[in-house]
Amino acid sequence: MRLSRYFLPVLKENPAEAQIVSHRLMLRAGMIKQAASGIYSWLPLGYRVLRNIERIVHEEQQRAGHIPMLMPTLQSADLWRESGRYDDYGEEMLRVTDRHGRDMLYGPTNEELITDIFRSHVGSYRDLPLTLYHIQWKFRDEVRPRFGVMRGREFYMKDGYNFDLTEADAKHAYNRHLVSYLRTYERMGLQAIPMKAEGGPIGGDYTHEFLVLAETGESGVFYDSEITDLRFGHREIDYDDAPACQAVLEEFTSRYARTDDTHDEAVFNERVPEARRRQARGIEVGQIFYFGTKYSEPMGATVADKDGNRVPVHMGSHGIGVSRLTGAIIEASHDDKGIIWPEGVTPFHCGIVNLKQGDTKADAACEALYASVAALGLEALYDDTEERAGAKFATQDLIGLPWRITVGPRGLKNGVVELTSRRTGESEEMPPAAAIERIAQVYGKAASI
Ligand code: P5A
Repeated sequence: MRLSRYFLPVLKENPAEAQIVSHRLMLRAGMIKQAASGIYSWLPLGYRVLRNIERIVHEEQQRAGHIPMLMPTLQSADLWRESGRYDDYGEEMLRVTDRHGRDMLYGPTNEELITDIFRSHVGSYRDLPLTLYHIQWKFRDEVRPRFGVMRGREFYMKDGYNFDLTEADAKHAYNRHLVSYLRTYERMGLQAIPMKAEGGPIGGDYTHEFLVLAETGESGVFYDSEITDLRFGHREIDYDDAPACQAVLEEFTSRYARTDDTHDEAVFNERVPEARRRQARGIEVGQIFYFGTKYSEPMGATVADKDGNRVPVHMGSHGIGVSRLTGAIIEASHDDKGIIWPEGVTPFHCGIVNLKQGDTKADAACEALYASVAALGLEALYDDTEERAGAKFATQDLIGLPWRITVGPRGLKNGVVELTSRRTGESEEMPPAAAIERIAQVYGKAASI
């Protein structure tokens, strides 16, 4: 993308309404614009990051064997009356009436809708296990929407639902989700720690929240510092192997880690040596639940078991805050100049800065680099504007592309450009082909020059 043809409305000033760094940087980098309280438009740069996060979520869900689909945002109130949640959900539910006087709602979650789909089409234990998921906008009329996309009213969520014959099978589905979530967050450059949590309006008391430690997080957390040494890493796992998934759950949840909802000071003090006790704040980027037959029983979602008896299925649901993750990643990865995108989600793979737009040699070198990046199957944001160098660098730092190639007439005389890492700030001079080779290496592509 050429910056001169892009839509990147960066702000010079700090917006007064933003209280936390991710909100401030998302506004300043031209990623989002508030449309109404807690409701945002995703401008082109923000939309790219949102799509990248979504892509990683899809890939990891499907790797775990979960099946993508799409349900609507508006739902009929009748289904929620069947489960009993129409009244229970309270003020957070946005209720709408259509022209025929029918009660509708903007879905805050989809347990009822998916259970209705399931009961209409599945009748035998032979069709199980089954996990369906979608990524769709949700609406919760939060009392205090704040911190930009972190606590929105309209937000983008991946929600998955497992259907199993037995509790043991459903617990395996739970464990499988835990493993796939660990992989998902790590691919986004995040460490998200599973912590014992509460079921709230979704239900069940078998649930973990995934928290990214950050001072600006809304949840208080208590944990054993050893837990921060754990990484899932690149290990291969067979998602059908129940003991293997169970072992990962145990590895990641055996140490004390709880949110303030479930924290127990006595247990904390007893189980964790004082030197390892930590109290901090965290951002909840996901939550997994096992709630058994909470929805299947009242809604009649049953299957015939091996003996032909109809039994309600065991279910769980599993959510990832896709739009919230954009903010969470920034909270975890920025400096005083701006955002520092992890390579997995960056909106462009690298920036190209032309220090002297209009200089024939500099222009030609930039064009060649731009084409080489594209030939790798990667995308560069080429700053081909007439701005002065300082302003170009400030924009690059603000929007946080992990790599920048700087091209100027002086370097070109010696046959070199400059490659700069946004994370370390280190710059190195090298021939253009070497810069391309490095970019290819970073993103796991083979350079053909
Ligand atoms: C699990 C999927 C559920 O709704 N039902 C379907 C279950 N869980 S949850 O914990 O309530 O939400 C899942 C994740 O969505 C994000 N989230 C939000 N993001 C932005 N703004 C909000 N107001 C908001 N509310 C929830 C969180 O990341 C949460 O973990």
